Amino acid sequence: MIRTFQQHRLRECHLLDGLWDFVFDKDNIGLSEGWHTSFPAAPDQMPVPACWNNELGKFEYEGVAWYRTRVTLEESRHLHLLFHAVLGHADVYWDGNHLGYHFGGYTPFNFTIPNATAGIHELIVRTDSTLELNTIPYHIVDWFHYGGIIRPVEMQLLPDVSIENMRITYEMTGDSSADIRMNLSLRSLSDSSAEVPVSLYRNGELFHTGNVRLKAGERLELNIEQSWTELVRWEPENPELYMIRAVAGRDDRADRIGFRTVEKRNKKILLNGKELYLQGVNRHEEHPEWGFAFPNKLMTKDLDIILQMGCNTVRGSHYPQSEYWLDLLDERGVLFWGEIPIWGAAFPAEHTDDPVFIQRAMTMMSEMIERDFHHPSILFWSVHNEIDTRSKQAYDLSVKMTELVRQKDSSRLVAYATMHPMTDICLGLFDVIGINYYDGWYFGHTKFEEMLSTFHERCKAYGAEETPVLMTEFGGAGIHGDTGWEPRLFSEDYQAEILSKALKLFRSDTKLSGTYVWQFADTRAQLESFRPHFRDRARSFNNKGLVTEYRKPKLAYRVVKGIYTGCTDPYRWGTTLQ
Ligand code: ADA
Repeated sequence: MIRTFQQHRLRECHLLDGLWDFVFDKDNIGLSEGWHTSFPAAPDQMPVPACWNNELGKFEYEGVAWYRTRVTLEESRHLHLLFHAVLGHADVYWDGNHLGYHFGGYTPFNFTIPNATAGIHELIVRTDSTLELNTIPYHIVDWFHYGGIIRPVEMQLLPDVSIENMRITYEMTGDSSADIRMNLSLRSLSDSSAEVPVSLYRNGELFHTGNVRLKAGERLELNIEQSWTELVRWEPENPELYMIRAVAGRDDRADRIGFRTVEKRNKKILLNGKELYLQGVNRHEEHPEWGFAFPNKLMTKDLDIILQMGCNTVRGSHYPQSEYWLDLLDERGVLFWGEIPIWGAAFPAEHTDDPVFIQRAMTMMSEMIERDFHHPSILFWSVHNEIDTRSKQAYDLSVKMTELVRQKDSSRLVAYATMHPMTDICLGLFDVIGINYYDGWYFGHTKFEEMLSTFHERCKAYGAEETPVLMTEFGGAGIHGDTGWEPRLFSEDYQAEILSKALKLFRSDTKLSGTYVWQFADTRAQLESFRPHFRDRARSFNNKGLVTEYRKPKLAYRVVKGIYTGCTDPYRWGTTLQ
C-alpha cells in the first residue's frame, strides 16, 4: 500500500516490489562494461523496497549498485513505470534502452513506454548513493548514508487516453464555501483521435460530467471551476477529508483534499483564522532495521506514540517523507513541516553558489510540492536547514527558493531553520523562521535567553518583527538506561533536564509560536562519527531521541509528554489530563 486509500480503481497497477537481481559496482565499471544490456552473471538478490545497508555484509557500502527485474507482458500495452523513491542518482533502462535519469532520494519519478511489446522485458536501474560536494544532502550530514530503492516501484498499464495529473486548488469564500478549480491533464497514446467521457466525483457524488476529444498523441488540459457550499473545514480536532475522483474513459485517479486556510498575522500562525500553538517533535523516517525504507505499519505506531506525547505537529526532518505517512497525518489532524534535505551545518557557503546544487535544490523542492500539494496537514514548505545564512550566497539561494515555493503554492507558508539566529541575514525573506539551538548540549548553559532577546531584536532590523518564530530544534542526547543523580552528559536525567528547562522558557515566551523537540527517536548517524561535529555520536547514533531507535521511551519522553499534555502522571496511558 502506497497510500491509505485507493488512488486507482480502473487503472491496472502492479507493484514490482520483491527480490531483484543486485550487484555492487564499487569500481564503477558497469556503464563501460554495458551492464544495462548484459547484467553480470550470478548476481545477489536485493529486496525492493529496502536499503542495502540493512542486509548482511552490505552495511558500509556507499556508491554505485545495479538492480534488475523482469517484466512479462502477454500483449502490447502502454507502460507507466513509477519509482516512488531511489536514493541518490538513478538511471533506468528498459531492454537496454536508457529511459532517463533522476537525482534525489525522496521524491517520485516516472517513465511511460507507449505500445510496449508482448514478451519478457528487462528493467535495469543503476543507482548511486554517493554523497559529495554538490549532492543534496551534502556528504557531511547527520544521518546514515543509506542506499537503495527505498520505496515501491509500480508498473501501471495505461489505456489509450490517461490522466497524467490532477490538481485541485481552492479559495475559501466563507466558513463553509469555496471556489474550487480542478485541473485535469489528459494524454493520448493512441495513433488515432478519441472521444472519452469525463466524470468527476466528490465523496462519490458526481459534480461534473462531459466528453473530451483528443487527437492522436495529444495532451490536453481540462479546467473545471465551481463554487461549493456546505463544506466542513479540515481542523486538527475534526480532520474532514474529501475524496476527489476523476474518471476519463477507462482511466481514473483519486486524491484527497481538506478545506482550510493557512496564514500568518502579527507573529502568529493561523489555521482557519485561529491562532495555533505548535507542540511538536522532529521525526526522521528511519529505523535501524529498515533504514529509510520505512514500513507502513511502523508509521502508525510512531504516530500513536507522538500523539500520546501530546504533539499536534511533526517536522519531517529532513526530507520528503512517505505519502502513506502524510495520509495518516491528514486523517489524524496532525500538522506537518515538510522540507528537502539541504542539511547545511557543515556546508561551506561557497558551495551554495554551485549551479548543479541550485538546480538540484529547485528540482527537489518542486517535486516535493508537486507530489504533496493536496495534503491538508502540510502547513510549511521549508527550503533549507542550517545553511550558512550569515552569507550572501545563502541569501541569494533563499531568494530563489522562496520565490519558487510561492510561485508553486501560495496556500502555504515558506519556512527555513537557522542555526545562526543572532547573525542571520535571511530573516526577512520567509513567512516562518525556525531556530535550531542546542543550549545545554553543544555550548553549555544559559544561552537561550540571551539568544532569544538578541534574535527578537534583530528581527526588527530585518523587517521580520511580525514573522512567526518556532523553536525547531533543541535538546540533548540520553542513552537509554543511563540514569543517575548528577546532571551528566548522555544520562537520561540530563536529557530530560535540558528539555524541561527549555520548554518552560519557550512556552513562556509570547513571541514564540511553538516548539519541535529534537528528536523523536534515536537515529543511525554518519559512519565517520569521529568528525568533530559528531564527537558525541555514541554507538554511531544520534542519541537525542525521546525514544530509542526501537521506540522504547526514555525519561525525556515522559517529561515532554507531561509538559505537552499537562498530564501529571507520566505513566498514564493516553493523553487524558486527569
Ligand atoms: C542539527 C540538525 C539535526 C541534528 C542536530 C544534532 O540541528 O538539524 O539534523 O544533526 O543538529 O543532533 O546535533
